[in-house]
Amino acid sequence: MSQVHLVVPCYRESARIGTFLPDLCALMDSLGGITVQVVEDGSGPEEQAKMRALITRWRGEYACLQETLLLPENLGKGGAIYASWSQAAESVEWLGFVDADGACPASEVKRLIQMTRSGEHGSQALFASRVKMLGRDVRRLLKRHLLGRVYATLVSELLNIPIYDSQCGLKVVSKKAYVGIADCLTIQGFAFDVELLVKLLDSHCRVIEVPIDWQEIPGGKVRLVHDAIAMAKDVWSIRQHRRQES
Ligand SMILES: Nc1nc2c(ncn2[C@@H]2O[C@H](COP(=O)(O)OP(=O)(O)O)[C@@H](O)[C@H]2O)c(=O)[nH]1
Ligand SMILES: [Mg+2]
Repeated sequence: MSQVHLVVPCYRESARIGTFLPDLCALMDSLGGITVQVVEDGSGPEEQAKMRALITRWRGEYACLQETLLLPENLGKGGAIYASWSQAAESVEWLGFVDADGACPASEVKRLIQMTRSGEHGSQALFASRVKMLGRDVRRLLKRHLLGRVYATLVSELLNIPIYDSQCGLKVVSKKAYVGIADCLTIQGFAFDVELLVKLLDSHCRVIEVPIDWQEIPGGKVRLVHDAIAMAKDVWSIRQHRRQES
């Protein structure tokens, strides 16, 4: 059974994490061979103390839950995830992350991990994808859905990659593939997954999207206009770098 290291990036999440993390850890313990680590970067001493207290309590109940990685400075979602991935134990074969709010339910995390373990997909990365389609249950606010579709289409067209949803908060990547590109990853903010995707594909890794069930949870940290502009700039710079390299 392959070992999986799963990161839960957290920025001021002590109020939201209580409904999701225990569910996640209980399921991951039942699967076995999984470590879960919360990475908390620069949320301030009060918030970090709250998070530390919660995690200490849950660590007594769930074997998979590791000590929280507390970073003094805010790195951004991508930076926080990479900080933990790069410290994963030697035995780990798959690295993953899932958002702290439970928008991707723990059962979908389990399904993705089981897919990585079955190996049937023959890929080095599985990206969850919010596809509104028959047979799946995807509930998003209309404005977020629309903005998300515009952004995803921009990513796909500008980078010439047939991706439907680059931003979903659940992804699993083979550690070998990650280690091969880690030095080239420069984006630490919300567009980090786009760069991750590009570098994986450009190093000839196979990446597949897996449609999942997903439900908008109130209290998200992404600022629709401000962060969307920053992310669009990042996508443009990824495109320019890629052109210079080819
Ligand atoms: N560690 C860390 N996590 C972050 C940062 N920004 C966002 N996150 C986490 O990234 C995940 C997705 O953010 P969320 O607010 O749910 O995004 P939204 O639902 O798209 O608005 C959550 O688990 C956040 O706590 C950050 O700067 N550092
Ligand atoms: Mg969210």
